Amino acid sequence: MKRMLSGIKPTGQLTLGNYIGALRNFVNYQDDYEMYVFIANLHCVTVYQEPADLKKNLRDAVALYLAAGLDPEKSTIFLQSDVMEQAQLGWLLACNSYMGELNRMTQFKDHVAKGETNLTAGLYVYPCLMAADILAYNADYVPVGVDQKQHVELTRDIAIRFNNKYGDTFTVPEPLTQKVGAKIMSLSDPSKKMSKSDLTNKGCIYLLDEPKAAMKKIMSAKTDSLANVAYDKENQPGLANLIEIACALTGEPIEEFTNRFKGCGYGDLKKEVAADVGNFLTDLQERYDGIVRSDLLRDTLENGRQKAEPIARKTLHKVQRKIGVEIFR
Ligand code: AQP
Repeated sequence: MKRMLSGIKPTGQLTLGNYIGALRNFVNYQDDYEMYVFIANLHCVTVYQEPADLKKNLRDAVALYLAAGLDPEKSTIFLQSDVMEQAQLGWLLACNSYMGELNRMTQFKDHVAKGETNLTAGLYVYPCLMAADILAYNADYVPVGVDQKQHVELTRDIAIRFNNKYGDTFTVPEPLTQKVGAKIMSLSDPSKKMSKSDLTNKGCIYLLDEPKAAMKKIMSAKTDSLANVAYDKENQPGLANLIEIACALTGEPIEEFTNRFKGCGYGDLKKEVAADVGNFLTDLQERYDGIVRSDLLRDTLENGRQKAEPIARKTLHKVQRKIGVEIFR
């Protein structure tokens, strides 16, 4: 069975973008792949997090993984910092990466472009830790949204370079992105990705948003003045985004959905998307409520750590031997 690995960084509450672009795919893949899914808590702290908020967000993320359908019997679910080998491998990979490569990472460039000051060295170097997350487990595939594809490409480059320099060590992973929902856009500005850190709170639907409030956000989503229902990402990005959200949640093909609404007003279409989102959130949150205060969270992470740690340790030792930093191993 091929191995797959991915993670989400709970720098805030998880969003509908995280669900559609990542989480629902993890759930779909878990029957056909050996699935490793982690909570990227070390990635979170590349930007300051209020400690109490971070703790809550991490706990909620595990509960949402489970509520969304990740099954701890099928998938290995763990906390990144519980497997210390990952961070150590991250350091060794940082020593095998170039500043020129990190300078090209669009996520870092975005922070710089926004004029943010006091950017941390961790934010700059975190793609090397992400490479370690993936390579530690010799993952064949990494399901990601479009925004993270560049980091997987960097991981491939690092793996290939390391293999050439030190001999065959790492599996070179492939990114996997979906046709529908690989980049869910902000509802208030469809030229931007839906992000947890959206400060306006209007463009983003959080998985723990009150369903009625989320439905309101859909109803006030920015569309266009063409008054023509079509799936046209370039000229009607707001509408295309709503169509993708509905189709990702219900599984209806985009063409069918669009044909059903031909000749209708945008209000009718929005009402249906809002209902789909409302129903989805209501079901998800019902499951979340049953899980979040149970022992399942602790047990899941402990079992996950026990399964993940030996694999990462084996890879780390192999890398250390190859590089020559070991004496007796
Ligand atoms: N809007 C999105 N559409 C599709 N996929 C998305 N992902 C995130 N947002 C969208 C995918 O979710 C996985 C985990 O991403 P992440 O939360 O670890 O990092 P991110 O992409 O940086 O998410 P945010 O919400 O934009 O975080 P902030 O605001 O903190 O920078 C990845 O597979 C990602 O592609």
